[in-house]
Amino acid sequence: MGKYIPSKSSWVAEQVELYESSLGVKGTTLKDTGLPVIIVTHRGRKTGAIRKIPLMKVVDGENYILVASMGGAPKHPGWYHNLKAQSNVEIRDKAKVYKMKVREVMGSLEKQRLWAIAVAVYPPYQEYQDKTDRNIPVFIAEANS
Ligand code: F42
Repeated sequence: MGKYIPSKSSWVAEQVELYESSLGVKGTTLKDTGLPVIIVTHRGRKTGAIRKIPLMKVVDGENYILVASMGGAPKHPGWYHNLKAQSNVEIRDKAKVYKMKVREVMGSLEKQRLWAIAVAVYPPYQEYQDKTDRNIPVFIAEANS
């Protein structure tokens, strides 16, 4: 097991800390929007360290949809590269923790369907896509059985 290295971004690291230390009771929404957030625990592809990131909670049945939007930034977030390199993750959704496997959604029909679900839950994703040249990646996380 590698050690946990918190995000360099303090508001992100603080949300993870509050969410995890309260076992999913506190810090479970995006700022004051009331929209639910999950924590994705994964491994850094270069450091091998444990990384934890909050993401919007978007579901498709029992699966989670992870959108690597990073506010429409020109580059993919670090976690995108980590998940491409190592697909086993742990997802905390409030008090529940699931072991899951992620894959980037490449098929255009599947991606369109999942993107529509994500934008319905969190409309700013579309603004982020409109302002970046990147094609914002989408992962699906499925039970790791
Ligand atoms: N980001 C999203 O992309 N989508 C969301 O839906 C979303 C929702 C959200 C809700 C609440 C909240 O608090 C944050 C939210 N974020 C969302 C932001 C998200 O949690 C991430 O902070 C953001 O996407 C940036 O991801 P990042 O992995 O680039 O993290 C930055 C801040 C960071 O800590 N970068 C590290 C650094 O040192 O620069 C890199 C960490 C890392 O993973 N390093 C790897 C390693 O080996 O350890 C190597 C990575 C590489 O590039 O190869």
